[in-house]
Amino acid sequence: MEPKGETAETKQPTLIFKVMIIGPARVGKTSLVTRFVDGRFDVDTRGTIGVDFSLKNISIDVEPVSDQLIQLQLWDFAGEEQFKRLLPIYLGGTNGFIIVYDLTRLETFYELPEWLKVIGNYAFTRPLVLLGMKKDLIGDNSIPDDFKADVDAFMKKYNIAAHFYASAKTGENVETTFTTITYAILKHLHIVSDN
Ligand SMILES: Nc1nc2c(ncn2[C@@H]2O[C@H](COP(=O)(O)OP(=O)(O)OP(=O)(O)O)[C@@H](O)[C@H]2O)c(=O)[nH]1
Ligand SMILES: [Mg+2]
Repeated sequence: MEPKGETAETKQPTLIFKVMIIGPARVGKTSLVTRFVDGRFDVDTRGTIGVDFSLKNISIDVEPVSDQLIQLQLWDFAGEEQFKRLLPIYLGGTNGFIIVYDLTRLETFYELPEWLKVIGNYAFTRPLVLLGMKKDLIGDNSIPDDFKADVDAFMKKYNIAAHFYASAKTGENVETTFTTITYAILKHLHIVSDN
């Protein structure tokens, strides 16, 4: 299931998936999307106002879709509290979610249930991928065991498909995150088989 970006320009996408990126303010949602779509990292970013929208075509090397182009419609939602109540308006048609917290501020992880509450029933009926961002800023062993236990419990409770530590600065696990949510959506829609 490697992404094959090079062939993307010539073919037309045959599958279109809407993926919402949500989580508290300043955790790195926009930076994640900018790294994935534009291959760039900005040290200074402005907080997203409402929602930003971008497109990226990928391929997933799994049958029967390996020769198909998949268009990801990425909806990067603002983390500022004032926008949270607008989120339900944008949920229609969402196929999957990337839920983001900040590894340098683990308290942002504990805000995620509030976000899942806002997406309501979607949280239990769409694939979710959990992402700890800013991996480049933390040491390899700096995540406490009790935090890892809390993440495990959270993943079970919300049936999270995968959890990664990622960095928009180095690009670590950025493509993997989008490949994984796409693959989870393909399985959820029974386009690819579960095993
Ligand atoms: N070192 C490092 N900095 C990051 C990373 N991701 C984001 N940042 C920085 O964190 C700050 C906030 O990033 P944004 O991508 O704007 O965060 P956001 O989640 O989109 O914030 P809102 O739009 O307000 O919800 C910026 O200064 C980024 O440069 C990362 O992986 N590593
Ligand atoms: Mg943003």
